[in-house]
Amino acid sequence: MSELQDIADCLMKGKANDVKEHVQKALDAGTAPDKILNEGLLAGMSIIGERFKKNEVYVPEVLIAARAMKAGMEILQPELAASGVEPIGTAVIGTVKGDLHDIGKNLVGMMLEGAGFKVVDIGIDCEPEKFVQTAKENKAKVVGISALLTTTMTNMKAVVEAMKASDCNAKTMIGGAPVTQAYCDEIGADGYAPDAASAADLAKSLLA
Ligand code: B1M
Repeated sequence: MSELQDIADCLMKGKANDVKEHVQKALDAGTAPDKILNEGLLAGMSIIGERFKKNEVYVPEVLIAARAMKAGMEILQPELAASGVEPIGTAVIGTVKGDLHDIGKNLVGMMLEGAGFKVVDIGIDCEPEKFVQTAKENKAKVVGISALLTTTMTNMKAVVEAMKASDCNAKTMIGGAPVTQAYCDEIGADGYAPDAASAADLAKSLLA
């Protein structure tokens, strides 16, 4: 079995130390860092995302896979930077004003990283201006807005409106348990995703 396949397999099993070891071995064997990223780490994370969508794996498996991905990235990141490989774009994510839930938002962040984005997480209870300001500062291509309460999801509209009123042209995407495609259409966000894996797919499609 190839080293790249080993990386993907160990990542899917959440074996962080083994992922690190195989990434190092692949580098030592002269494999290009972007090949290790795309055909090892991201390939494994993408399979986890698909399985998560189909309810074949659950939140804990995704979290340990994401931790293994981070471990592999620690070894790979300096090599990627040295070889000039850039993230596919920057995504800003946060939970809306008044809302303290962040478990789903964190998962979305991990899947976005797994899809090749640089993620700037602005946390919970975020004012619309914080989304806009951070998106501008980081030249973000996507702004992800999360809400878990029926009482706070209405604050998503203010974020979408603030983004539209600004000179920042990042796309907006929304999600969270009470959120629907109909609500997305109503407030004029660029996209809605029902789960973290779909959010990564959506963010990539919004770049096109
Ligand atoms: Co809260 N809570 N909570 N809570 N809480 C819910 C959401 C609730 C449904 C529980 C219930 O009553 N059955 C209910 C909301 C009811 C409603 O509005 N309809 C509720 C309530 C009422 C409250 C409080 C008001 C309770 C109180 O104080 N009286 C309070 C509000 C605090 C506040 O925010 N201002 C409150 C507080 C809390 C805790 C702090 C204790 C804790 C949060 C801890 C934390 O997040 N660090 C908490 C928790 C844990 C929950 C439940 C149990 C679990 C939420 C969760 O993390 N799910 C929840 C009940 C439930 O959902 N079963 C509940 C796991 C997570 C992976 O799923 O977040 O849905 P989820 O994310 C998914 C998708 O939604 C999607 O992808 C994720 C992964 O697939 N997604 C996105 C999420 N964001 C996305 C963004 C995207 C795309 C997809 O694009 C940007």
